[in-house]
Amino acid sequence: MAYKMEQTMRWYGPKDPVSLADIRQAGATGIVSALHHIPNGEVWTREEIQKRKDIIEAAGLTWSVVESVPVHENIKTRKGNYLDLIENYKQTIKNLASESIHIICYNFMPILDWTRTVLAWPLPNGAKALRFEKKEVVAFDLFILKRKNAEKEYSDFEIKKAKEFFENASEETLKRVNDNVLKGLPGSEEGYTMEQFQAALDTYIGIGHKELETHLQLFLDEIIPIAEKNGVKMAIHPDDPPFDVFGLPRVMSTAKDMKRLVSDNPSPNNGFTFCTGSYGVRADNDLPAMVKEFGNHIHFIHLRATRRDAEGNFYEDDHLTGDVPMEAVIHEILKVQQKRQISIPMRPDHGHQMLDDIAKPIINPGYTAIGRLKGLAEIRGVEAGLVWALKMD
Ligand code: DNO
Repeated sequence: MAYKMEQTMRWYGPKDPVSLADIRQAGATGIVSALHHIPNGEVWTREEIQKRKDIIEAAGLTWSVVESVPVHENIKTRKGNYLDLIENYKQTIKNLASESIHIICYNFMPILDWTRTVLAWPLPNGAKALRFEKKEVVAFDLFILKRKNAEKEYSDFEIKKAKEFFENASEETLKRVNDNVLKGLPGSEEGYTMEQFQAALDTYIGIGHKELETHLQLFLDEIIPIAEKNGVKMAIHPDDPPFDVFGLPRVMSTAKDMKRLVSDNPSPNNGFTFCTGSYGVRADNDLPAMVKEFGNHIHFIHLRATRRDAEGNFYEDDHLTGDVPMEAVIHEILKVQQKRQISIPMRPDHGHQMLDDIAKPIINPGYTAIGRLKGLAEIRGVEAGLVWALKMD
């Protein structure tokens, strides 16, 4: 029997409008979840972990991956109580392992987690997609945030487009951009007012790429030995989008960044969440080649396909279209799995809001039931077809 990907879906916990039963019907066997109610930086106790695990198992599913145990800002900046926070992080790793959860996704993006400006961008077929609109981000930066020297980071063309947008935008449009950037999208553990965001930006004065890379390395120096001892695989999620935003350094965007991570802290427990949608926003990221090169360190997979344009915008296309060569990526993943003789957990990332989900009063943007079900079905079809055609079984 060929090793195929373990099919999982993200579940935000008991308040998620998508139920565990829905996820099971979609064909997933694994759950990706986090204890979002525990404040960032605090220890996840065994009791709290067990409570969540019991709910998942009662639905006939397995809690396969934690996404995410968030890394507190003070750890990224190495300020304040960061040493205590690292100790808390270690304890959470140990507690998760004691409850048999062995894969942890996290990210090292300063202040903001994933960023989009439009959450319901209408597609020609009536479904809705997530979108990153460059001119809206530039306008926010230059005319709302008014960040010092920000104009030096943009081309004349980008500034012109942003100005046009800003001058013609309604108050409602500007509020949408502001909220989507600052309030945090599903799974981002923090939201900010404008004042809080300004203050958070100031904590990064003097922290550029080199410094943030070092802070990541020093964090891993501490936690990877604990992960090794407890049989836990740490899986860093790439930057989304994979470039600097609002002058904040981002250090997990390219194959070069991946190479640095594994050479700075060499350990099989130090690895990646391979997110095709995030890495795929950059034309210089060769996704199948990255799976081939870092296959031994890929512990978790997010599959989705972004489509970019020449102006720096992108939106989330159907899972098998967009700029991500999905069939080639899955082919490489299959080869890695046969070599390592394991099934790597994979979740179909972000789906369109479509069919009955369009009328639902509450949805988590990107995390609707039907769009992800469609993505999962397409992905598993590609995988099954490849296994058959390549006689892997
Ligand atoms: C967005 C997600 C991210 C991801 C974190 C991982 O949909 O992929 O929020 O969970 O960056 O730490």
